[in-house]
Amino acid sequence: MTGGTCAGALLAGSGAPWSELGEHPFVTEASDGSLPRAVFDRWLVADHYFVVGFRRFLTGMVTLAPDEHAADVLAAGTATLQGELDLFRREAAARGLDLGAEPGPIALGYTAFLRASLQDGYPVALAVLYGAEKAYFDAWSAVRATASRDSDYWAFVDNWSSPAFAGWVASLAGLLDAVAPHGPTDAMREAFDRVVRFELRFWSAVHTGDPW
Ligand code: MP5
Repeated sequence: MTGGTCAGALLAGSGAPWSELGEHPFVTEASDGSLPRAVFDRWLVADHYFVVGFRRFLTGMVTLAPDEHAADVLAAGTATLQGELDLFRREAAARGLDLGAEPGPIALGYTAFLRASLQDGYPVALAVLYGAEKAYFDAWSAVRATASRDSDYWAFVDNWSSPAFAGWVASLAGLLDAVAPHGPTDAMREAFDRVVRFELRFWSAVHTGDPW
C-alpha cells in the first residue's frame, strides 16, 4: 500500500456501516426539518456529555503525540473545543435543559471507550479520533446540504460541516498516513470499526431514547 491511504483504507474497510451514518433517521430528519425538538434536545444533552469526555481524550492524545507536528495539530484541536462547549452550554440554558442529567449507556460507553483507547497507544487512539471526527463531518455535511440556515440547529450544523472542520479532519488523515504509511494495523481497523458502530448506536439512542 502506498502512502496517503491509511484513512481511506479505514473508511473503505468499514463497509456498509459507514454509509449508514448519513442515512440514519436522525440525520435525514435534521436535514428535512422534521426532527422533533425533543429528540434534538436529547441529542444536545448526550453530545455535551460526549464532548466533555472527548476533550479529555484529545488532551491525552497530545501527550502521546510522536512528534511536535502531531502535537501541534492535536493541541490546536483541543483549543477549538472551548467554543463548542460554550455553544452547547448556551443552547442548553436557552432551552432549559439539564446538562447534568445522567448519561445513557451508549453515551457513557462510547465516551469511556474513547478514553480507554489511549491505553492502546497513539496509532489506535488516532484511528478512534479520526473515526469520531469524520463521522460527524460526513453526517453534518449531509445535513448542511439541505437544512435551512434559519433552523434552530444551524450553529451545530455549521460547527461540524465548516471548511475549518474539514481542514481539521484532513489534518487527522495526514497524521494517520504519517504514522501508518503502509496502511492500518488490525488493531487500528478494529478500533475504527467500533467507533462506526458506536456512532450509529449513539444516533439511535438519542433518536428513540436510551433510558436505563
Ligand atoms: C463527535 C461528537 C465529534 N460531538 N459526538 C459524537 C457522538 N461523535 C463525534 O466530536 P467533536 O469533539 O464535537 O468534534
